Amino acid sequence: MSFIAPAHPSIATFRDLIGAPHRLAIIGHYNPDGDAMGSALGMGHALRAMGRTVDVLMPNTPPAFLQWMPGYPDVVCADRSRDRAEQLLREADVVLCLDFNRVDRVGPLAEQLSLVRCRVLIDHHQHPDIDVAVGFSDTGSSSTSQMVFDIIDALGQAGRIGPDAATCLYTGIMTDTGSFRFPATTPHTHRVAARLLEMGARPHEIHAAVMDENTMHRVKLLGFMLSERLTVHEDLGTAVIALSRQDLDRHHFHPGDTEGFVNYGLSIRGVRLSAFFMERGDRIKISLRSVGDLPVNELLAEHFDGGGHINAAGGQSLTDLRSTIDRFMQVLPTFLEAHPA
Ligand SMILES: [Mn+2]
Repeated sequence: MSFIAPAHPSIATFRDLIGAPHRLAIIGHYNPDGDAMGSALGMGHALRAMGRTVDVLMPNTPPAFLQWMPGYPDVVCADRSRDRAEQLLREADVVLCLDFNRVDRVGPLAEQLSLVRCRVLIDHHQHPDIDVAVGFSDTGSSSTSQMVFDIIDALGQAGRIGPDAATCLYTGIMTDTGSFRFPATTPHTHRVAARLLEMGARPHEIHAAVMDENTMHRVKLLGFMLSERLTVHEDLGTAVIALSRQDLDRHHFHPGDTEGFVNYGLSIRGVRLSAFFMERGDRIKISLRSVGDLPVNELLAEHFDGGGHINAAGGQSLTDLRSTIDRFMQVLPTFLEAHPA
């Protein structure tokens, strides 16, 4: 059981912070996902319903499948409005940091965020490493969006969550739980989801907006990946997927197109680790997914400048695709032996 009760020591401090006439800003992480967007926008809607003025900003633009979310048109994305984003951080008295726990996760805004007087952390990732005035860190929570609901509820303000906030928070929970199937999905997660439905979230519309708005190019890239770029190492229980720059160009790649691709590896019988490699800019982006007690965040932290959750983590490499995969295959057996199934 994991939730933030009204007696949580940070609730009173947080209530005082948002009760005072401070300028508030909310920021999510670089390459915002459904939970970063959902928690930031959901908190934004709720705070506005409490009579507060608040700006929501992101280090860069979210993928198209999240741009339908209520409140998105007002989000300040630093890749398009860098000066405005920095100005909002400079002028804010309190900045809520949602769905990340290290200043460098906001990329180009890291320096400005480090200068902010008062930061509030609301996050569910492991190993927080950020100076904050108020911190809510709950690695047992399915999502930051679920934590935002819990915090608003603990403040006695759940009545302020209208259809827009409910829609955003539901989106964050749904995407971070893989549609309510990852292990962090608890009875409490479903209770929160049920209350969000009562508050106006419409699951069928949210699922359709997130899942059923693919471009034809993305679906064809998925087909190509599955038939041509997926290798299963049965002896290691590992699936490896690799997409080169040429592969992506050929399929008119847009950011967000490969979201969720890594999970297809895990759907294969006998696979307990799925690895996804993609050539992006001057580096190789790495996503790992696992089942059971296989801490892929540790593997990435040790070898590939990364981290995340036990079963879902990201990293990178500055060499080419071939050598990155070679290196991964080199360190893999030792890692698997240290964590037998
Ligand atoms: Mn999250």
